[in-house]
Amino acid sequence: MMKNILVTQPALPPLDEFVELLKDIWDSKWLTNNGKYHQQLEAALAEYLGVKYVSLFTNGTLALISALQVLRITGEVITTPYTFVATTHSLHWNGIKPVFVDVDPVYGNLDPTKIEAAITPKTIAIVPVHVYGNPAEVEKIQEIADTYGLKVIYDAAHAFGVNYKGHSILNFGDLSILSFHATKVYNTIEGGAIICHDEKTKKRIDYLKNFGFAGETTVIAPGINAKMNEVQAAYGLLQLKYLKENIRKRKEVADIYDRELDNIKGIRTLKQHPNATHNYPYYPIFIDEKEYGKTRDELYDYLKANNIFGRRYFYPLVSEFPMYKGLDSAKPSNLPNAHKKAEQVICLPIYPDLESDKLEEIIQIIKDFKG
Ligand code: T4K
Repeated sequence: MMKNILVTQPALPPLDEFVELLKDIWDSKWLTNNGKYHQQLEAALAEYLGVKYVSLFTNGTLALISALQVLRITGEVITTPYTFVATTHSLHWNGIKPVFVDVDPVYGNLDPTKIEAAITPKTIAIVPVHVYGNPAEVEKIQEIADTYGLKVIYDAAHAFGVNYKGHSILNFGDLSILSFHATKVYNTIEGGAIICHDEKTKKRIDYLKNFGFAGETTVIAPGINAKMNEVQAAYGLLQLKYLKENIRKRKEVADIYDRELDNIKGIRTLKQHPNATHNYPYYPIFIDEKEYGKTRDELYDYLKANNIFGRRYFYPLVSEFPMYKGLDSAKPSNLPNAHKKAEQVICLPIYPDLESDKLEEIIQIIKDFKG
């Protein structure tokens, strides 16, 4: 019996390298509030990602909550139900009403052809997600935003380092947010960022994440405390050194899954967007129970019985949770593609150090279990 294989396992930098940086932090006695490592990591990430400005945060959720404050978003926001709860909760925490729009059947991203019908006089912004790292339809979304005078904030929690048509996907929209949680392709244990495109906005973001302070005695807005500390920023600098190699290893895992699973009847793998680079954050498969001969949950439970702990990201749909279910836009008839995906999905284990014998075992179990 093999030991538990979880959906992910964080990649960690070499401990001795981290200890060296910790010694430096100990000596400096500077632990947080825009310290040296915080500044270095913002600059290093801006360069790596090919974006103008990065503001580090304690996590992706606070980055998103703050991004909505940066642009003073109120009223209604159009968004996707096929995401992690944090996307929608961030709207809720700002007193904003989420308006759910269905996703496209291929990638699971917000369907731009359905956005206009959801716009009302109260609509202020669109918050799409680049789900599983596949880019949302950025050009079409921008066209709609321009026509109706809406802001666009991308939840790019899954899209670290993704390029679209040769440029960072993070350069689209007014703002993008990233998550550097332990389960992400690039992690700072907990962490996140807002990406913006001009210096004035960067300043405003940095004020807001530090209680609104714009000087020792000047507070320009009711800000929050969402600053990344020096220990995590130093760890983040080390993580960057190993990132390319980690993504390469993730690709190897994904390629083997693709090769072995694509031809099993009733199992659909996620197509990768042809105009984008990929970072392999998740490996979702979608089970058609008629063709596979077993339901998604039967396969999910069978994998678990064999110590393989996939996850059903994103089931249940956010629109099904009690705090959102009563909304008109949450009706299942409004969100057929999202419901189908939520009912069919299992994210299989993928991480840089997933051993090949374990990978083979996962694949064999999926093949053998087919009805
Ligand atoms: N927007 C989107 C689209 C997101 O996906 C997320 C986060 C956010 C916004 C918010 O960003 P953050 O505020 O989190 O920065 C996990 C993550 O906690 C969450 O960050 C992530 N999305 C979401 C998709 O997955 P859970 O509840 O599934 O986590 P948990 O604790 O069950 O862990 C998942 C698996 O990873 C388990 O099998 C255990 C393993 N694991 C986990 C941790 C924390 C490890 O092996 N080591 C670890 O340190 O939410």
